[in-house]
Amino acid sequence: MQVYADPITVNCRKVLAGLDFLDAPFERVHVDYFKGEQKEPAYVAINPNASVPALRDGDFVLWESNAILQYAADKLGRDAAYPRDLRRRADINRWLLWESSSWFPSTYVFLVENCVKPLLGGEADAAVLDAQAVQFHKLAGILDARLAQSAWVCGDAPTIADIALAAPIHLHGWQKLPLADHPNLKRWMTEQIEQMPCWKKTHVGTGFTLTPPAQ
Ligand SMILES: N[C@@H](CCC(=O)N[C@@H](CS)C(=O)NCC(=O)O)C(=O)O
Repeated sequence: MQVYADPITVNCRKVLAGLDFLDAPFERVHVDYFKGEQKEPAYVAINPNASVPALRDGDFVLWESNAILQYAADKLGRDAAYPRDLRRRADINRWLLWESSSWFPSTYVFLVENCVKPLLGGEADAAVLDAQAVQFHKLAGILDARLAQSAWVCGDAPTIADIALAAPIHLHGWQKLPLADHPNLKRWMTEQIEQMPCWKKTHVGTGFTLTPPAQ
């Protein structure tokens, strides 16, 4: 499998960490996000959305980060990470859809305002952040309540849902996400997700740096 990705982006980190979590063999093809390589015709022929990531497996091309994790887990038979039991799978699929439709769009506003704009010489728009905070707290409260019931999102072991839900908040300090109001979410992110080998291997830091801090 080949993965077209820039490791600094949310959905690429999701797939790169997720494939490592699944112990999936793959080759990464670099698509430079800030150079706009995702908009070049050769790449748009692979992913017509002009966004990263995308996966190629022989003559099969797949885009949508969560679909890539589902495909890789099924192809490799990683049933613990993506259980086949009807209800457990429906539960995971629910969180994958929620991540893509609600969680990522809300948390992405914090990434754009607090990380990308200042990096490019602009300023965060406080009104935009204040307006989005209402939606963020509603969504974070839903995830926090789930994480009050179990160590991981879908039970007592990590699944691809955990990786998918963590990616949009991977720069939570720099994003200035108010996680302190959501203690179970904070515990899961800082004491569990960030301790996973797949997370450490795909480190992204403030300024979109890829070099992990010295241990
Ligand atoms: N739903 C898509 C979203 C992909 C996406 O929005 N990728 C961002 C980077 S995280 C991107 O490449 N955006 C295009 C751009 O900003 O030019 C997925 O999960 O793969």
